Amino acid sequence: VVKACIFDLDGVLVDTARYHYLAWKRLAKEMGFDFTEEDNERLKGVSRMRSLEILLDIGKINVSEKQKLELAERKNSWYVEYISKMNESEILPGVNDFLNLLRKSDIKIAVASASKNAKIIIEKTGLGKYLDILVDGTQIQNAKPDPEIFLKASQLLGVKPENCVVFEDSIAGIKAAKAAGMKCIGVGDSEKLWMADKVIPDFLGVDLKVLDFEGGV
Ligand code: B16
Ligand code: MG
Repeated sequence: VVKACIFDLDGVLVDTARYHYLAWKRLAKEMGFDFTEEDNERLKGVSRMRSLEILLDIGKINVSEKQKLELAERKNSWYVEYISKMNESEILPGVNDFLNLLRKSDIKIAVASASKNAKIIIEKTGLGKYLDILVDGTQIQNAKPDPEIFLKASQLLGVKPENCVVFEDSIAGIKAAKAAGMKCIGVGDSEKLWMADKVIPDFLGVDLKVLDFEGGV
């Protein structure tokens, strides 16, 4: 039986990838190279420092560890500026309805996001009212695909991993959920997310039946 749903944030409940993209693109431009939307796909679900390393690799740029920290900080200050202007309208289609269905059932709700800025996003979009707990990038040591973030969520919820279902839009996140011993529903393109137990394109029209798995949970 499913006792808790754990949601990734960026790409599942909201589309902050757009703002990450604008901020990374601005940083690349300052360093004199272009960063495309296709390049940005590689950063989804990946930690901030790892994202920077991928960006520097694309621009074929070498910098010291100290400069890396400064660059990551600069990108983050722009990103925070963008997300500070977010509001409820940026919750992805169908999400509010599905979270309301869960609230009316006995199923607990958590967000597990690699982002160190998850709190601001949740506050600005009003998603906080649905949540029992939040685990974000400030509370973990090991980024997805390590299962740490989901195991921490299960522990804080007081629900065993086998009774948790994770909703994820990234391959790293799906691997993390499977490694935690949880069922995983991919949100997005089924060709890309085939590793998940099932895939939905988005939350439009999704009801509690999505939590039925053949052979049980
Ligand atoms: P920050 P998620 C992830 O959020 C994003 O998908 C990823 O692109 C980003 O680099 C990471 O958070 C860290 O974000 O720089 O705000 O700490 O998908 O795990 O909700
Ligand atoms: Mg994500």
